[in-house]
Amino acid sequence: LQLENDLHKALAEGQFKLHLQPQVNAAGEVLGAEALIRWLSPNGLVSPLQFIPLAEETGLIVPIGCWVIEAACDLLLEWAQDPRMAHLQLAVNVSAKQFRQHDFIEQILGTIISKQVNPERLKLELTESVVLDDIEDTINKMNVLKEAGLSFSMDDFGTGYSSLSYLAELPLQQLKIDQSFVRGISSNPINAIIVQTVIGMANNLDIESIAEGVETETQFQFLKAHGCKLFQGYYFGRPVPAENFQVGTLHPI
Ligand code: G
Ligand code: G
Ligand code: MN
Ligand code: NA
Repeated sequence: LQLENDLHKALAEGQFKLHLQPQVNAAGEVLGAEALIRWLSPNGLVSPLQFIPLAEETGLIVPIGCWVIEAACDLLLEWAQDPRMAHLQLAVNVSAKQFRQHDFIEQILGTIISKQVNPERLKLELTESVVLDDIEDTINKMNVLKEAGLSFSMDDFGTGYSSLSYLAELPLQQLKIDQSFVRGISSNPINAIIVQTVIGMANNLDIESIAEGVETETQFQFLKAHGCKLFQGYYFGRPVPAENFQVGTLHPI
């Protein structure tokens, strides 16, 4: 309960912050970032792993999610003024409770329109559990937002109860290979085969493949050799405060 009160206070007092982790292409060029929320509490930096689950349980994830969308749009507005940043895409994580709100679409489009953000710069990351929670509603909402110019990434792909059949039905632009598979590339032959197969499937479906949790040169080379298009992980950069986010080419080859 203390934590719940603290989270209310954090929202009211502006203690949340976005950190950004770069997403690069095979040449190491930064093409975008994933926004990851951080809580600068009076006792220090708190990881989302420590408060997102409670926020989900209590429903606080809804106003927190609204804050994330607004903060992401504010960043995109800043970037639009800077020729070095104007082309970047920003991905935000959306939780199930947030996505299922009856006014989710109005909230996002309202923010985008009132701030005059280019919707093509904003990507929404959904997990398999969000999608499968109500597949009809998911497809309807995704279609409306896609029409408006937003794009979607399937986060943590392969870790949930995924059914390959829905991949064909969802208006997805990107598939994010979960870091657990990436981690096992060198040590576990089955993981390597899964990663190869998922990249191939995404490419054949014309869905952009992105690997997360890329930590080593070996992982990067393997993924690149098998046709993965984008890369995210400590090898290229850790999540950093938005004001420290760097563009350009990371680990050039
Ligand atoms: O670095 P990392 O600790 O940021 O994130 C931990 C977990 O918290 C990840 O599963 C990530 O998806 C989730 N997360 C980070 N930021 C957000 C956010 O803005 N909204 C939601 N719903 N989850 C987030
Ligand atoms: O669940 P989601 O994929 O949205 O969250 C991404 C999480 O992965 C965040 O907690 C982020 O800090 C973390 N992360 C990003 N890159 C790496 C990496 O290379 N290694 C590890 N161990 N974690 C990473
Ligand atoms: Mn994510
Ligand atoms: Na993920």
